Amino acid sequence: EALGPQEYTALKMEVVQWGAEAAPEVDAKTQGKKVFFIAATLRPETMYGQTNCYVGPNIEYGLFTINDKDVYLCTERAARNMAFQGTTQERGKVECLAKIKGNKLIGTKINAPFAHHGQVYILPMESVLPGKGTGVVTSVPSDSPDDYANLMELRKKAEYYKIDPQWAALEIIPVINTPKYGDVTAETLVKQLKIQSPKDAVKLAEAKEIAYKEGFYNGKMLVGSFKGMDVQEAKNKVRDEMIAAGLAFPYAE
Ligand code: A2H
Repeated sequence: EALGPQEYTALKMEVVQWGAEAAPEVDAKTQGKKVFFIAATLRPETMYGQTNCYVGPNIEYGLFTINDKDVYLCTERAARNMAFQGTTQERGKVECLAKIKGNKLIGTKINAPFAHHGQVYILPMESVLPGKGTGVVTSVPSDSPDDYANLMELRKKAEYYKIDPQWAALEIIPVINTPKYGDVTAETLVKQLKIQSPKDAVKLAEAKEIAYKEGFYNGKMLVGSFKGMDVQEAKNKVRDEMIAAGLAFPYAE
């Protein structure tokens, strides 16, 4: 755990089509508005490789009015924090249009800013923590061992998790090369450490630590505006590009 405030990049992932269980609860209440899932990330430079986006199936989410046009979907805790960080039109004010449990959001199709796969689906991940970030985690299986292990689990047991296999079928995209682990660092590490499932918490923590350090200190960008550049240098440049394009904003806690 970090000691100071954690600086996230909050990614705006616009809803393209609500899943079958979400539509009856939220569609009418958000007519004429743009709704965005807000995903908090520490690795903005990896967003080219998004293949899906995770919510906690048992977490309660809210749809919060941000201004006249925009509605953000995240935990209430995160919406309150945002209201004091200049995100909302009126400081400190959040209006909740609807509440909805994570499992009902599964299968919703959203835009994935900067990603090779322009649109991705909402899928469940048990390890999403309600008290961290926004409770929405965009998935980059090439560079996040957690994301990779969970995606493999969903692919193996689609029926058990009640998902359409197509929602978890988007191809993994190489984003960063590391000298030790190649073009898909997380996938390589999960295989090397013989991680079998998202429940292998100890090994996953190890893989996460290695992937994070290796990517940050030795990684080079394989794609995007800063292709060929060291990750250390590209990270904030990609972040700035996303913010300038109106596709992300800073979020701290
Ligand atoms: B990261 P820290 Cl490619 N519950 O983004 C569980 N995990 C969460 C979360 C929550 N409520 N909110 C955010 N996260 C994830 C990308 C990424 C991330 C890559 C590699 C590593 C990585 C794509 N997923 O994180 O505990 C988000 O996933 C490894 C640390 O605040 C976010 O960045 O340090 C990161 O964990 C924040 O974790």
